[in-house]
Amino acid sequence: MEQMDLGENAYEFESRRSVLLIIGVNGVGKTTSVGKLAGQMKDDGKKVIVAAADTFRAAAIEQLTEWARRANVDIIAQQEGSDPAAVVYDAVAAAKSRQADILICDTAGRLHNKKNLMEELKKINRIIDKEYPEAYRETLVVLDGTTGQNALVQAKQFMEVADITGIILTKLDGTAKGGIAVAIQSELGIPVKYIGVGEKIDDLQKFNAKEFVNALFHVEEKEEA
Ligand SMILES: Nc1nc2c(ncn2[C@@H]2O[C@H](COP(=O)(O)OP(=O)(O)OP(=O)(O)O)[C@@H](O)[C@H]2O)c(=O)[nH]1
Ligand SMILES: [Mg+2]
Repeated sequence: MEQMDLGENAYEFESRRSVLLIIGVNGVGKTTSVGKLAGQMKDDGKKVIVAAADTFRAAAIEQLTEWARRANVDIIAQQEGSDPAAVVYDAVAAAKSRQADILICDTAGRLHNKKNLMEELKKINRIIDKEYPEAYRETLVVLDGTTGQNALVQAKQFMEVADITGIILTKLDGTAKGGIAVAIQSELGIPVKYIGVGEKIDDLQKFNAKEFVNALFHVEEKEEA
């Protein structure tokens, strides 16, 4: 429980003008998590913009458009096949001119090969650093809680190209307890900041070390007197 504790500034981005970059391999729940985060922050009274920087498939842009509609936030998108870094460039310009509090960028989980994907993430990072240096940066890698050891390997690979500040561990609504998060925290020092517990907009929770550890060991939470 102590090891999984988040410390004080884990959600600093909520009170800053910030850019959230959401990365991870295909199918882990990136786009869904972008939608959920946008919904939460909008509900908190923030001005939120989402950027459709997964331009690899038309369906990805449509999917994020639908999430933006549900969350009632603006979306910046271009056509399928366009340069993801150009989408981010546009989105940063929009965030500045519309004075958005939070810009959340969805990214592709798969390109023609892994090297392309990693190069693209570097390029997106350079654009944000250059065009929006005043923004607070948060880079969250999304990992599927049902994939075990594989998730650790993925986190390591993304660490090589991005300054990862946290993890969103998804699909913990099934039987998976996400025990791999403990290994990731101890080996890589990256904290889990959110857990995904379903497919709907409200199914994203801030990480709670006590609940997480109790669930791992099947400890029933007792009502505090
Ligand atoms: N049960 C459950 N399903 C989830 C959760 N998060 C995402 N999913 C589902 O996982 C599937 C993939 O989610 P996406 O958000 O499209 O994943 P992605 O990482 O954007 O995928 P690509 O864009 O293909 O790389 C969808 O069917 C989601 O509804 C979760 O916390 N729990
Ligand atoms: Mg996606």
